[in-house]
Order: sequence, then structure tokens, then C-alpha cells
Amino acid sequence: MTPTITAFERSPDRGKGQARDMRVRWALEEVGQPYDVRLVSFSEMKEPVHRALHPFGQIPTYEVGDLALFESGAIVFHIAERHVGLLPDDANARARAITWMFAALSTLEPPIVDREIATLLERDETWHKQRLPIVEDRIRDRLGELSDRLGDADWLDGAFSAGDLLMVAVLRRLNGSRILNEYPNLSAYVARGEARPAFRRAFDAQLAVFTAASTG
Ligand code: GTB
Repeated sequence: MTPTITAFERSPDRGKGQARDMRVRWALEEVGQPYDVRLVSFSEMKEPVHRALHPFGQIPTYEVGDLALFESGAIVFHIAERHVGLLPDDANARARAITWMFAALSTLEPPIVDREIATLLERDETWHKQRLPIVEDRIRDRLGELSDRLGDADWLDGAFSAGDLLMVAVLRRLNGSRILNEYPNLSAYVARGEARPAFRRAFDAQLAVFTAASTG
């Protein structure tokens, strides 16, 4: 059965692959699972039909058969569990890969999102100039620790896994900022993830949506 995911009809990131459907597309591409995409506008996301799938009125969602999921991490985990290629067979290695999935979403992503909020929504606040360096130093603390752990390895724990997929997806949110470049092994790690053929296919697919919306 072909799953259907939802994505922005017109992504505010202008096709940079920063919206969270990108990580779901990437996971599906890694395991070779074809998928359909239903594009939704900001207003459609808040309609009851979409909220029945996603209580918070957001993307991405994932539907297959009578199963409907929301939360990109849960969707990637579901894909990784149902297909070969994103989680190791060995039980302990699998548990560690899942741990990295949680680390990406609950330890790395929150301070990175805080920075986006600070730069996008708090720029006009009188305290913005004081707050931004504090937020950025919190990111640096985490990146320094992650950089130490990764060292010279290609991936976080042996072979590429769903943990790396989510970690790279989260770190990509720093693309365009100077912060990631302060950690050369993390920049190289992100570049390695972005060079994977499955990433390229997912990226091109979401970019094609933005291009079509801009020219159509
Ligand atoms: N925890 C949820 C998950 O991981 O799935 C968060 C889902 C979420 O934040 N979805 C966003 C959304 O639907 C899109 S991805 N927002 C619309 C709304 O809340 O009304 C977040 C996002 C949006 C835009 C950019 N960008 O332009 O760079 C980056 C990330």
C-alpha cells in the first residue's frame, strides 16, 4: 500500500527542505518506499478534516491503510520499524539508534528552534540583542558535545541509521548560520547526509513543489 504524506502547498522556506515533511520523504526514499503527497495550505491545515489527522493542525502527517500518524519523529520511527535499512538488526544497536533519534528531537532541536524563533519573531523586541547570544551559546554547548562524540566517525553509531537521518535533518536547520561551521566534523557530517542519493531525491521532490507553486 502506498502511504500518503502531507506537506506545505507553498513552503515558507522557499524549497530549502527545512519543513519537517523533508525528513519523512528522506526516510521513505532511504527504504525505497514510494509515497504520495497531499499538499495543504495554511488555512486547510487548521480545518477539521486535517485536524482529524493532526491535532495541532500542522504538517507532516502520514496515512497508510487505516493508520494515520503525525509527528515527524514518530513517522520516521514507524517507517524505520516497518522496512529494512534505517535501524540495525542487533537489539542493542537498534536501541542506541533509537536513542539518537530522541537525542536529535529532544536535546538538539529545541535550542535550534529557539534560535529560529529569536531571529524570526523576536527581532523587534528590546531584549532581542541580549537574548540571541544566550540562545546561540546553548546551541554551541550541544554542538560541542555532539562534535566530541562523533569525532572522526562517519555516523553516530556504526552504520547510517534513522538516528543520523533525524540528527542531520535537525542540524540542517543551522544551514546559512555560521554556527555549524565552527564544528568542522559536524559540517562534514551534514554534508555526508545531504550527499546520500535518498536525501537528494527527497530534496528534489520538495523543491519541485515549491518551484511549481512559484511558476504556476
Ligand atoms: N513536532 C512536530 C513534528 O516534528 O512533526 C512539529 C511539526 C511542525 O512544526 N510543522 C510545521 C507546521 O505545520 C512545519 S515544519 N507549521 C504550520 C503551523 O503550525 O501552522 C516547521 C518549519 C516550518 C517552516 C520552516 N521554514 O520556513 O524554514 C522550517 C520549519
